[in-house]
Amino acid sequence: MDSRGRIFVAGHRGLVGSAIVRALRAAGFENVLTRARADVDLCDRSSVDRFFAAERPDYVFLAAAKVGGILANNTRPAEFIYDNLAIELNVIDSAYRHGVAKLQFLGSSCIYPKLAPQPIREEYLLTGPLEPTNEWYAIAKIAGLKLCQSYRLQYGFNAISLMPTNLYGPGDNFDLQSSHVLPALIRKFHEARLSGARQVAIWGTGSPMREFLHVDDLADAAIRLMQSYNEGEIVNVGAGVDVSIRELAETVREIVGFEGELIFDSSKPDGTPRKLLDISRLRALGWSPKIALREGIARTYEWYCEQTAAAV
Ligand code: GFB
Repeated sequence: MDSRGRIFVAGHRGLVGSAIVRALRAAGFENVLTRARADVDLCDRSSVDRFFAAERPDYVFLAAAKVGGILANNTRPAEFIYDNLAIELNVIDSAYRHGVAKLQFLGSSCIYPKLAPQPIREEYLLTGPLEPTNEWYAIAKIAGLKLCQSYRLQYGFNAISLMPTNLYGPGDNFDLQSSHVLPALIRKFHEARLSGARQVAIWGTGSPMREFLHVDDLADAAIRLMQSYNEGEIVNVGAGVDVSIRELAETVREIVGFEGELIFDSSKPDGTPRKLLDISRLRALGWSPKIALREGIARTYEWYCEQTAAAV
C-alpha cells in the first residue's frame, strides 16, 4: 500500500472503521478518504458509483456493515442479510470497475459452523450448519468473501478477506438491545454501580466461550495484511485465547468496581457454544495480538467513562 495512495475506509464511523482510520493516520498515511452515510449510501449502487468515479481511491477497507449482538441478529434477520449483501455487492463491484488496486473485506468468525472443531481453522468454512441466531449475517459475510475470491479468479482483482473474532474497544456500540456482550457488560455494571443496584442480569447461562480481540489489534493486522498479503484465501484474526461469559462478566464487574450479584437470564439465547479461531496462518504472516483482554477492557472502560461524562 503506497503511502501516497488514496485510501477509502468504508464504515469509518464504526468500531472497526474508526480504528483503521486511527491506525492509518498514526502510521503516516495522509490520503485517507471517508464519507458519511448521508453523502454516500453504500446500499445504493448509484451513490457508490458516483463516489468511486469522482474520487478514484487506490485502496479500499470495506469495514462498513450492519452489525449487532445476538439479540439484534436473531430478531432482525432480513435487515442483517439484505443490508450486508447490498453493501458488499455495491462496494466490491464498483471498486473493481473503477480501478481500485486492492480491496480488503472484513468478515466475521460467525461464518464458521456452530459446532466446528476448536480452534477453528479457515478450511472449516462451509463444513457444517451455521449458528441459527446469526446465520443471516453469516451467510452475507460468506457471500462477501466468495465475491472477493470470484473477482480474483475471473478478473484478477486483488481483493483479500479477513475474518475477525469478537471485537471490542473505543467507538463500540453500547446500546443494550443491539450491542455485543462486552460493551453491554461495561454499561450494565457501570450504571448499576452508579445507581446502587444490587444485581446485574447476564444473558444466557454464562457457559458459552468467547474470544475477544481489541479493535486496535485488528486495525494493526488489517494494515499489515493490506501491505503484505495478496492471496485469495481468508485469514482469521483473533486473540488465540477465550473465556467463558461468566469469567468475562466477573472480570468486567471487578474493573468497573460493581459489588453486587450476577444473575443469569436463561430466557436469552447462548448462541454458539464456542468460536475460538486458529490464527496460525496470521502468525505465519508475522503478526500476533498485543493487547491482553484485562488491559483492553480497562482501557475501553476508561474511554467509556470519558464519553459518558462528556455527554452529561
Ligand atoms: O456478543 P454477543 O451478543 O454475540 O453474545 P455472539 C455473546 C454471548 O454473551 C451470548 C451473552 O452467549 C450472549 O447470550 N451475553 C450475556 C450477552 N449478557 C449479554 C448482554 O447483555 N448482551 C449481549 N449482546 N450478549 C455475534 C453475532 O454472536 O458475534 C454477530 O451475533 C457477530 O453477528 C459477532 O458475528 C462477532 O458472539 O453470540
